Amino acid sequence: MRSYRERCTMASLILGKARECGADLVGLADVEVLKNGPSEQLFPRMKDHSRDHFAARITTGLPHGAVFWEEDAQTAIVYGVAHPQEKPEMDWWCGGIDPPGNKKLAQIGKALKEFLQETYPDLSVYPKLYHVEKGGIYLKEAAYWAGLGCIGRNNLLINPEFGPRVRVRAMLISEKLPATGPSSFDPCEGCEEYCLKGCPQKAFDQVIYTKEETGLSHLPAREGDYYRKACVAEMTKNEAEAKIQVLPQFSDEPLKVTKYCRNCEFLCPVGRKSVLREEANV
Ligand code: B12
Repeated sequence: MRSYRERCTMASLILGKARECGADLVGLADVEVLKNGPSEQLFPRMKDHSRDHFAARITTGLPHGAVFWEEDAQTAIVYGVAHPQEKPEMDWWCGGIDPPGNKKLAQIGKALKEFLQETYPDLSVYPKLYHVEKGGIYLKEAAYWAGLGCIGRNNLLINPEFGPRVRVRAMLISEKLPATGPSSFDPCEGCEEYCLKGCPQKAFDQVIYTKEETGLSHLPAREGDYYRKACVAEMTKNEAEAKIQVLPQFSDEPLKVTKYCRNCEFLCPVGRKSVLREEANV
């Protein structure tokens, strides 16, 4: 059993190591607090749009949307990488090649896991996959509880430094470390909601879920008006419109480059200098 002092030292070592490995943001959340969160609770109540080609085949053996938690998992290490508008290629899918942002997250995860296993041989370490259906967790909620920002009106994690232009991953460990969140940061109060107005599919134009009907106090995009099916329609369109390009930083071969819509990220004024609407049409 580690003392409170030892666990605090361990926490600061882990946070420092994640940054050293390249994370732009990192925090710790209590696994007990993450269990059965609003995203997981909403799934059985989702309407015509809970399954689409973005929802991978279930390999956990659990119902769709349910999270698999390892029995001894106690703390989630949540880490992220900034994906600024000036570096859109970080989010591009080139053929079957993982976007550079995903690669960076994978490298951080690998290095952090190795560090943890070498430094604390008694510790169980569980890197979580991206898809909940394959054993992942709901990352925005984990990031919120780790103090990395709030879930904004655009239904995304908004980080005070980088806005929503971040990608996150998590790793669970079998030690209870002091959580680093949540924080009271909330930039959406009083904002003009540029993010919603710029959605090419008007995915935020109708209320899909209410607090009364779902019994949830946290709804998608806060007001229950994020329509996943409309968002999927845009992303499917992006796939269909993907052009064959030669991008030497990816490959010397001509490959199909998919650039998914990011208007709800790019239009958010948090963490960027200006709010020029036309800039979002990248
Ligand atoms: C499946 C998925 C998709 C699907 C469905 C999205 C959806 N929301 O249903 C599709 C393909 C459509 C999609 C689209 C996008 N996605 Co996506 N997606 C995911 C994935 C794998 C799971 C999300 C999910 O199913 N949520 C379940 C549904 C039911 O919940 P929800 O809609 O999020 O609503 C809940 C929350 O909002 C929560 N909530 C609201 N307010 C509050 C407040 C508090 C305090 C709490 C605790 C909770 C809470 O309650 C709601 C439930 O009632 C995550 C990765 C992961 N493992 O978490 C990435 C993820 C959410 N996606 C991401 C991104 C970037 C995108 C896109 C911008 C596309 C792109 N270019 O990558 C769009 C943005 C859509 C949007 N505005 O929400 C990022 C978000 C980063 C960020 N800053 O938040 C994630 C985290 C992946 C990553 N690599 O980091 N995505």
